[in-house]
Amino acid sequence: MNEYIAFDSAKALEYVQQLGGFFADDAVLNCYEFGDGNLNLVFRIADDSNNSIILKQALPYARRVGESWPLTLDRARIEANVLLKHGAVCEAHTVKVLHQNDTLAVTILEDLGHLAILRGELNHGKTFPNLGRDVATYLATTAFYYSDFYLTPAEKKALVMEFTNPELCSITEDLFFDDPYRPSERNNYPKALAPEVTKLQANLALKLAVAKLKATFFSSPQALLHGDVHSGSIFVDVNTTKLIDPEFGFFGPIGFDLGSFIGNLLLNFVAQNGRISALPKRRDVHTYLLSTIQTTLSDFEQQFKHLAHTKTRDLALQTEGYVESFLVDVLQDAVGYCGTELVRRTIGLAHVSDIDGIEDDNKRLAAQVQALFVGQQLILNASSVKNKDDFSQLLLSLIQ
Ligand code: SR1
Ligand code: MG
Repeated sequence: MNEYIAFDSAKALEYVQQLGGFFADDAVLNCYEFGDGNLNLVFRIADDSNNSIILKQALPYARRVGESWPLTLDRARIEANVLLKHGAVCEAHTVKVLHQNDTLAVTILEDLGHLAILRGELNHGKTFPNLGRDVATYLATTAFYYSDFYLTPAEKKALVMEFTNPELCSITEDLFFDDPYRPSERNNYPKALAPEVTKLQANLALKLAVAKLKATFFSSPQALLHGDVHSGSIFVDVNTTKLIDPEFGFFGPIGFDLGSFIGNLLLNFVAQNGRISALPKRRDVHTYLLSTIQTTLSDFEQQFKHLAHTKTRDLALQTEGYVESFLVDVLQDAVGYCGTELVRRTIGLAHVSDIDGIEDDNKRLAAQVQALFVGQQLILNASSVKNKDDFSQLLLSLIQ
């Protein structure tokens, strides 16, 4: 197959059989498509002893929207190559790539079906003690090794070219920084939220802060990001945390990935008011989410600093105090991007099931109002956050 064709289950199976090497020659294989994401086809192929692999194929358009939203197939190359790069420095928390074909936009991945998607688990009030530490390890390690601290300038520039990802970045640029802050056909919110949205869209200070975040997203190639670290991009169980789906990867501001992850924990936090009615259980889940946010920030800082102090190759960036000052900027960016994630997931195109899945209309609306409030305040106050304790205090003042 030298030209692109979109697979159905039979073609996906035939492709894997022709490749060989994944299953015994005489294995009886079964293949079905089960993708429910916004963009791609996802097939599971298994033999009758339950050996299995995942075949992911990009479509030339966004699956959720249809052919009216064309989308580059190159995102499959980007995704597979980000996984290979991130896996090379953080194997424990990166899904394994077993095969890639850029012409067919196909990637074959290890099957993580023994784990569960974080978002669904959090929605059921489940908690994962290693989550904050593991995500911090993934973010700090991948950010450090693919930044100017570690790469030579020539390596870095070559990688920036390899991971230029204009079409997918443009989706983020529109959905995070434009649509929610002005009337847009893509926005999606209930009528009852319209007064809040009108106020938000008239808030010039907010729009100025968002413009700064967008400018930083455009022009801060600090490190090779995952680009879409939400709770649907993370597989978990009690012992394991694995990141998947970095098709939005590019060289961008480190705080974007960190802020997106924390934003998703906060979306779940506000959603739990409408999900768990028993107060003690709700308190436990809230406490867990806040402590996971704190652990993520402190472990990220500690691990990035440790790598910077022991492995920085650039002479100027070794200067005493530089990494500390760099990390304050990363934290402030993260707080701002976290706010934009809360806002865009509440009134923009792509929502989260944490909030949308709340059955009671009034409780869902209350969660939406809270997400919008917390999101806006984080964006507005990000520049006053100088350390993770400032962030904790700010957050507590907003959610109590
Ligand atoms: C049309 S894509 C919408 C969203 O889904 C992806 O996972 C990204 O978060 C994107 O913003
Ligand atoms: Mg995705």
